[in-house]
Amino acid sequence: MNCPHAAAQEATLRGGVVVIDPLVQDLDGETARLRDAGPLARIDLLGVPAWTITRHAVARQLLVDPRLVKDLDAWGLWQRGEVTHAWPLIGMIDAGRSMFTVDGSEHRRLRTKTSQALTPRRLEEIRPEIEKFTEELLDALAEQSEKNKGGAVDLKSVFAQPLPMRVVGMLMGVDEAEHPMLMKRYEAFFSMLTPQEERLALLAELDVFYAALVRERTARPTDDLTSALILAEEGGEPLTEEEVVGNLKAMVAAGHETTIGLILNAVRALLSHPEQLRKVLDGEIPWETVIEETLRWDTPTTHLLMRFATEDIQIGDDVIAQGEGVVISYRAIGRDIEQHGPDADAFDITRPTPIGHMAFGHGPHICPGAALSRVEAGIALPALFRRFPGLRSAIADEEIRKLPVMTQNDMEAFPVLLHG
Ligand code: STR
Repeated sequence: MNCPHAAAQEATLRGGVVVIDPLVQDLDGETARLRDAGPLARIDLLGVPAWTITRHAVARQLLVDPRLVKDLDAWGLWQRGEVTHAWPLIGMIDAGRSMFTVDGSEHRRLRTKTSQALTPRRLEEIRPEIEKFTEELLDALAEQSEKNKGGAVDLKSVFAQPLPMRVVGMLMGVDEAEHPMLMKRYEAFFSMLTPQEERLALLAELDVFYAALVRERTARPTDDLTSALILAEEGGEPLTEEEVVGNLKAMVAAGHETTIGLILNAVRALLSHPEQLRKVLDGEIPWETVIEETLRWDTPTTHLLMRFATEDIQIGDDVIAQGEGVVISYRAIGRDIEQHGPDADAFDITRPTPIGHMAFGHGPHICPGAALSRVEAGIALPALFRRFPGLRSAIADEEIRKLPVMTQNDMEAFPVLLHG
């Protein structure tokens, strides 16, 4: 397995192993194959073997199991040098010391301030700013459409992509002038078409950028979360520069990429299910339900990499051996028939609520930005349809292209017509 990802990849089932397609050519087919492969499935990630969890109940149990850890050094393939920085997905795991990569009491120390800054109550304070960003970007959509004489505009690049970046940028104190640079770099980071040397180079550039921001805030703190992360806890151990940088980049990457998917996938689901859109626009079904059903049915995170077994873990007839890697396949979990019923593959906002999905994870690492993403989508979606009630897709649903990204569920572009 010297150059494991060199072999041509296709979404296939090979000897009981589901090969995850880096080009995402058939996400629904792949999801079904994973589900059929059992609660614990063997997968191939660009030549690297791992287990994945495909069932809600098993994920609930394993995500609170202390025998599974985030520490890359616990991975046998990494210890033996069989996985190296040449593997295109290593950046999803080797992301620096932060709340994303550490467990136990150190994890609490790294995470507390961030989760406290993102409670629903604290988020009410920034709601007016999110509403303002939304209105500005709706203006930009209208302008773009006028320029095209009423023709198609890209809902992604003009609206769904810049909005989360502005929100997380405001929270963390990243200057607006840097947003295009960051969006471009993260797009290249996630894309499997980016050569690995380029991905490693851009990650190094991002580290330089974030370290400069942290030093700037250390010298002159403001009221942003980056400054709050730098300041010592009363009586507690302050975060190191590396830890602040790690948290900052995790927040920016997570806060922006996942929310793009949530907004776009919700709009897509509604436009391709007009009878359900009607019910929402008539006020019969709340926007919150649209958001929760989208999180389940077309979740922004396809697979989450990775945790490692510090001991053998028995799951049914299978054993995750010490040192093996475990992925959580949130897409398959959202389509779990045992959890969501035989119609799990249908988008249906009339299904009994609450929709018990797990799109934000579970246990100590549960998404600290969950409430923020719900607030963002809860503002963006109704505002979009209020401004453009005749909104429709400019292309057939099956022509919408997914990005060649293995871990996130995002589209290349979403051409729409603003006025029916
Ligand atoms: C991207 C690269 C980086 O510099 C830091 C991180 C840490 C947080 C990660 C992020 C990554 C990728 C997307 C993640 C995010 C946490 C939540 C988000 C995995 C590796 C999700 O997609 C759920």
